Amino acid sequence: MKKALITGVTGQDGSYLTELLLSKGYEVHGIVRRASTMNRERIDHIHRDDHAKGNKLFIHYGDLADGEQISDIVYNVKPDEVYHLGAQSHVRVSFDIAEYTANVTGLGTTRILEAIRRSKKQIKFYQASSSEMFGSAKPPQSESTPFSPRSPYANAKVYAYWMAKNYREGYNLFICNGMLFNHESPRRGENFVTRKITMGIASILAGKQKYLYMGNLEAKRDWGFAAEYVEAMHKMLQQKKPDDYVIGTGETHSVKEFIEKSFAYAGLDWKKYVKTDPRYYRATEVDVLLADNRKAKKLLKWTPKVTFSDLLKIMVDSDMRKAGLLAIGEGDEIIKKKFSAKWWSKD
Ligand code: NAP
Ligand code: G4F
Repeated sequence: MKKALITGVTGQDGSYLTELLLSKGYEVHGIVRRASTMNRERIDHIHRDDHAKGNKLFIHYGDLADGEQISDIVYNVKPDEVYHLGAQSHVRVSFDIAEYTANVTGLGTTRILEAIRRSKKQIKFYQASSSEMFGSAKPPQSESTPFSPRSPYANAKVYAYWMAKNYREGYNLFICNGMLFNHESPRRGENFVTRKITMGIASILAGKQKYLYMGNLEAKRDWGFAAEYVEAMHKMLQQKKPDDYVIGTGETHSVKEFIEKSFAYAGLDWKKYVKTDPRYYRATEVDVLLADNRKAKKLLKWTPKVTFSDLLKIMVDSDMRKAGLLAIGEGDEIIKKKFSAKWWSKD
């Protein structure tokens, strides 16, 4: 039985990856940071109790700012694979808490890489790199596009990317950088743009909110479905050689388009409800992200199935259901049709 350690197990990707690895027979260990509330909503349906019969998901308290504890967990768990997903992952917020972001998102990677190097074990490592690293680079962006970061978050990720590469070359470790473009789902954090829109729609329909206040509507992103992206992470660590891969759909759409189409799917005219508020603008914006995903298609045999319009339907349906409304249902049909062997639950 393979053993995996996941940092950021309570996040969007961590929760899907946990379900994927459990479905493949792994024993999974996850690092959770202590909070005054139980911050485990996304994994509650998988994990109730370490002692439960047949349980294969084990939780460890740790923080990416605390290298000693991270080392201790790596030493005691002795994983075959580490998926390093933990991060302060919000770009807009990184302008407010730049130093903290550098510490957790940047140095956090060094702390875990050091723990692996010192363990002297052959532990495969996945670094959650980001398309934000490309920043203002001309689209489409591929593995050979030079980075041009535009936020404290992106700078921290660029640092972590190079540390991962340096440890691969310097210590002959099996390390992969997955440069993932934006990926979303019903489990997406509530203050990222797609989820903010789909939750806003449900809230407007439920009569709880009149307007939706947004930032820059012109920015374009390459949006895919998170469940498919964690499959790519796993594939990277199963290759013969470690390498870096761009993961995205190869299509780009504006925030305005996401709003227009999501509101229309829910039967609403977005112009009546959407207003802008400069508080959501960034000091420096990333205008267009668009993945050149040819390498992943060819070498990982990874091709995304969920399209832009599928994604927004899946998310609107889920948020309508969560708001106690009847889902329109096309999103549910898309999941049924496209994923005959569905390995995740709950959404
Ligand atoms: P997410 O939902 O924000 O999850 C981040 C995870 O990191 C959460 O489990 C969070 O714990 C944990 N975390 C934050 N600070 C921590 C700390 N100091 N110590 C330990 N754990 C900490 O992010 P995601 O969307 O799943 O993304 C996963 C990773 O991929 C992140 O590194 C992100 O930067 C990167 N990425 C994401 C995308 C995307 O479009 N989603 C694209 C490219 C790269 P709490 O639950 O306690 O907050
Ligand atoms: O959803 P977002 O906050 O995601 P962003 O900044 O692209 O970052 C996400 O994707 C990265 C991969 O490229 C990850 F590395 C990162 O961890 C995160 O998951 O914003 C998307 C776009 C931006 O251009 C933003 O300016 O939407 C624009 N936007 C417009 N109004 C808004 C809003 N973003 C947010 N969060 N909230 C708004 O009201």
